[in-house]
Amino acid sequence: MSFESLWADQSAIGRNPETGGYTRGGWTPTEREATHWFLDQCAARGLAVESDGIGNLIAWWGASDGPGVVTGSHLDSVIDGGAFDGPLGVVSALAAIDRLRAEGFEPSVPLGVGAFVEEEGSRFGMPCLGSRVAAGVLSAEKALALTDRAGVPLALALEQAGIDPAGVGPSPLLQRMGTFVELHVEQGRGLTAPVGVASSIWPHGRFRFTFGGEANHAGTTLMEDRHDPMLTYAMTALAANKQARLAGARATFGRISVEPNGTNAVPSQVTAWLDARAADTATLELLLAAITKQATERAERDGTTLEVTPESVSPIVNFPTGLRDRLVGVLDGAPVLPTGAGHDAGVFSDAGIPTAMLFVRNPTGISHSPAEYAEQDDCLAGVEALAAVLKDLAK
Ligand code: HGY
Ligand code: MN
Ligand code: MN
Repeated sequence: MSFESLWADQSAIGRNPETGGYTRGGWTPTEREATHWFLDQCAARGLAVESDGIGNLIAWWGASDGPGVVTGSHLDSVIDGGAFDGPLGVVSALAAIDRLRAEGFEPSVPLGVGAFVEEEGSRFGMPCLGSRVAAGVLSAEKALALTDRAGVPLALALEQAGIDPAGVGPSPLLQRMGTFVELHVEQGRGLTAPVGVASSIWPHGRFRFTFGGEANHAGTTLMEDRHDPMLTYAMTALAANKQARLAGARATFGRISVEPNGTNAVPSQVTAWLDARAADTATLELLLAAITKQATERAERDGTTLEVTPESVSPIVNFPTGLRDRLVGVLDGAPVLPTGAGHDAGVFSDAGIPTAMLFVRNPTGISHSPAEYAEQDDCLAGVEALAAVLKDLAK
């Protein structure tokens, strides 16, 4: 099948016709529909699918059970996200295999296409949940303690997806990942050529800020008598924005929950999640410290309380330069650039698997948005580049 028809075949799954955005939370019906689409495509190609205890999949071309070259990405999405973040890597991998087969290529080692679950962490709050558990950097116990926003525990979500939670843990799939190459839509404005190669992933983390205050009447409580956590949060959001600008870093409060969330009551509590990222670990740590200091000082002024809880921290990933440069060579020269976006490739690289990433140009750089977009010609260039890289690695 051509890339175009593969892409069209899956592009309605989980799409909201009003916004044009995609919502495919881990193990939810839309993400399962995308996963079943992937499994059908693997079956149509005679690929032997292996899965692990949390639902990660690798579909193999090539009989032996030894280590091989794996490509692929994720099928889940952020809430109301774009079409390309994740699926582009999976669809391009299938199209690349079709292309290699059409030219009569026979891999000398197994070639696998992976689909890793809950990479965005948009349902259970832990980014790269599937790959972290698979790599053993997140224990089964910690993973199974996670619940989604409706209070559904991970074990129940797995059972509803037909997966036995007893199998959650380090994955045998990784024993067969000799090399991993992930193709992904670029999510910034740094790539001006159709295809680029990743140098590194910025360190980043998610921190839960819990502001405690005093519920009170919106109409009868004097302003000076209030202990309003919304005010402390608001000042913290402004401080985060300023500190990130000063540090050339990134700080985002994209998610907030207010208790009791009434229109005519001063809140008793505000919980806000900070996504913080920087080019290096020291800058990230200084950024978080500066934000936390200002939030604490403001809380003292407001008579509110503050608790900061790290929910996930991802260290910097520097992809192995030898493999990176080998891809640049195969592509006869391609731009090399860092990314501020996290990826399963980062988890696998940290786990010691030789890993590389290919980026496909995103003309606007917009991502985690229905407006995320990549030109078809650039997507086709991505498939061609991935096929060339896989051929070089598996010849
Ligand atoms: O949030 C990220 O960096 C990635 O899109 N999971
Ligand atoms: Mn993403
Ligand atoms: Mn992604």
